[in-house]
Amino acid sequence: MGSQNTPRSLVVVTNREPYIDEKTGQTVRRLQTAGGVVSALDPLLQKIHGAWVAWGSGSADRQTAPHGMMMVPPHAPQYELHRVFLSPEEVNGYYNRYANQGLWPLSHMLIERTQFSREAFHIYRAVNLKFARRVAQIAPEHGAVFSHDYHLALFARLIREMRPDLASAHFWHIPWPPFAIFRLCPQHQEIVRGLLGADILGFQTPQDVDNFLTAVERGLKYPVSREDGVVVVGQRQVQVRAYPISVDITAIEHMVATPRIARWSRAIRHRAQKENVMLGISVDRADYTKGILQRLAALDKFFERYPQYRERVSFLQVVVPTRTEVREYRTLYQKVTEDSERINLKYSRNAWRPIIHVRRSLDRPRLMGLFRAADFAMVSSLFDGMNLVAKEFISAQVDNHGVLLLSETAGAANELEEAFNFNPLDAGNFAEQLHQALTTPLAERSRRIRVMREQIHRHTIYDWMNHIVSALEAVAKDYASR
Ligand code: ADQ
Repeated sequence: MGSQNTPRSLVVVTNREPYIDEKTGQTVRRLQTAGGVVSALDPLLQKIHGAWVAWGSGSADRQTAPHGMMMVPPHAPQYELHRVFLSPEEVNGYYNRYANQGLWPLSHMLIERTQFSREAFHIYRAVNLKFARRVAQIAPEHGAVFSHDYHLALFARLIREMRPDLASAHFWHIPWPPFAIFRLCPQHQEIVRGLLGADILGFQTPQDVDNFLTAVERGLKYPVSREDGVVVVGQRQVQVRAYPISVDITAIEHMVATPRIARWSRAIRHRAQKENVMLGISVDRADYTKGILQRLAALDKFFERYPQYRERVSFLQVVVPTRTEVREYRTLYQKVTEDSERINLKYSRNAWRPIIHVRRSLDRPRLMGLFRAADFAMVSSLFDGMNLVAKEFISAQVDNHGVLLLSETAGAANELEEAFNFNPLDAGNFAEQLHQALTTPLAERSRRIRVMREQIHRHTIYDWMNHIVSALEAVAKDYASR
């Protein structure tokens, strides 16, 4: 931030809003939604007084912004938050069905979980149009728009039709699958055409870029230049690039160094040391892409194959239920609970339990404190665009003592090469890698953590944002000078 490329105006468009108002009884609470994208873009918008357009999904959102607009942040208003209100039918068709039961599983290559319907697509399109109309009304002339993710795949094209003066970037947070899989989406051409409405299209990894370019070539037969990452759409050129997302490592380091969190972290370590137990951790939304059941199967195998770890390793599994309107998500959460109980019944001895299951969202400082204290973390995604938990764990490991076990199919594995990798579907390999990680001498563990910490310092969430926003600003300037 603060470079000569800081934009003069910017409209950010996301499904999830940065500030949400929730009602409990008569009380309304305004919460800032946690997450890397919000924590990077919110300060930028505050500085340049931009605007954010998102679905107003909080139970008190209509009450606090009856006309759909309010100034945020609450105590020192700096920019406009525009809430798009959706009916229950719209939420169901756009969010639950087309996005979460269609594009989400397909992009993660889980074909059997994927369901598409024309009816849901029509609603999805209508909601994308609603977002575009709102942006068209509020964006200043020759401004820039930064839209996000699989909820808004048609947005960039729709806004271009309405406001060709606007420069736009779209970032796809999840994997882009190979064409053989993506073509199973009945609207695959419309989705790709929708995204190509942007001037800049960002993905997490070079593999995702490659897969997307193949979908353009094979699905639409548009000319593609792979060397420059450019797609030619009529008179326009679309830049398609990998911009791997990251975390605010400095903020995490400060967080875990505050006296309160440092104390909490030390207390956890002391307790584990007193009980002579190594502490492992995982933190996920209860989503089938995160490989939670596969990780439990691997832990079962680990305690079976290496009985010396019984009473010596405890695994803290933090899982927060998510998307509970979708049946498969509810069933998954139930199965996670059952499997954890089964493993605990099988191995528990005296006061020791192998799995400590925590079912809630932890506040961020404490979560980072846990990461600091833990001896190891396990990220077991089957597929994952990036996986920020992996980067957060490394960032919080300021004492450089822990190890990261990271699925080789998570986007983060491209960058975090010093992690212990495993195949999430191979419980035996997973268990072996855990054993290997835990027997690695401290000096080697520290070396690996340090290398990864340096890597994250070199590429933070602000670098991610600055790369995209400066590229966008260059396009906006070009549009304005025509
Ligand atoms: P997600 O699928 O949500 O994100 P991830 O990248 O791991 O996955 O981000 C989850 C965030 O929520 C992390 O910051 C984590 O700390 C937090 N979180 C999860 N469970 C929590 C809990 N129980 N308590 C507190 N905090 C919790 C999507 C893509 C990813 C991509 C991101 C960003 O699926 O691949 O990395 O967007 O682009």
